[in-house]
Amino acid sequence: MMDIAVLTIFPEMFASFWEHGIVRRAVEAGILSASAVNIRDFASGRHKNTDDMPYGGGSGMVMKPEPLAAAIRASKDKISEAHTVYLTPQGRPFTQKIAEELSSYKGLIFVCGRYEGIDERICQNFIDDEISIGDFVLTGGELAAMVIIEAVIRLIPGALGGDDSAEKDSFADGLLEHAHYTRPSIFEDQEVPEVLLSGHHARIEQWRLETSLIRTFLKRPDLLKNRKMSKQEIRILNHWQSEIGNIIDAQSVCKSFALSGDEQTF
Ligand code: 4GX
Repeated sequence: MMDIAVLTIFPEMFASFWEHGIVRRAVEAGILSASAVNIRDFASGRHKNTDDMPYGGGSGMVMKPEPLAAAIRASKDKISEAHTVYLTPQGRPFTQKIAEELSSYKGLIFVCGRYEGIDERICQNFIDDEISIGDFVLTGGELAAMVIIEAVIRLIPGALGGDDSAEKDSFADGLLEHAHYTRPSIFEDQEVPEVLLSGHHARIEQWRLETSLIRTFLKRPDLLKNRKMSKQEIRILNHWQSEIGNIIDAQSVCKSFALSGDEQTF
């Protein structure tokens, strides 16, 4: 059973998130308990302010330390051995590997900042981990927390229902997914690759690995950089490399013909 608490000044943002899709399923299956905690409930004073002006001046506001400290302490008391994560562009870039790492904790506390961020003393004394979901600027950590929670929950055994492991393995093996097709077999003059209709399972598997590898090579070559390739994968890439080499050779033959003033026959 995993316990998740999200600390935010906009807990309503999570109402529909908890109630749909995989999160809901995980809660109903009894493998997850999740809640959004309103930081404002831990603020004092007539206005229950959660932010204040920055020391040293400048524009924007900073989240006050006291309400945050009280909210984090209350969650840590409820969730034993919780790992506390702050969402910030300055954090380590989120990856599937970090999702796997987080899925092994019994409890997770996500701290969502708004404005210019939270008081540095909270980062230093109350936060175990800083994570960024990418190099772009959001208005608050809430959406980043949802992204991470979804990626983590689907790794908890039993969260996907049915044939689970197959699904999550697609990224775990470091390649992009192969292409997918469903009926009809001809859609607006576009046919489904013949091999998929053949019923020949070995050839289909070979085709899937091939499209998966080539797509990764073309769209995300960075993913192949530190990857240990199987013999079969090396064979596929070598085959494509020589195929592409042939095409390039053919084109340079074309060009030299064109330059030499001979008739263009290609
Ligand atoms: N991946 N945001 C945090 C508040 C803030 C402002 C400045 C530290 C310094 C984000 C991201 C993200 C918006 C969450 C600003 N914190 N979080 N928030 N990208 O952009 O995770």
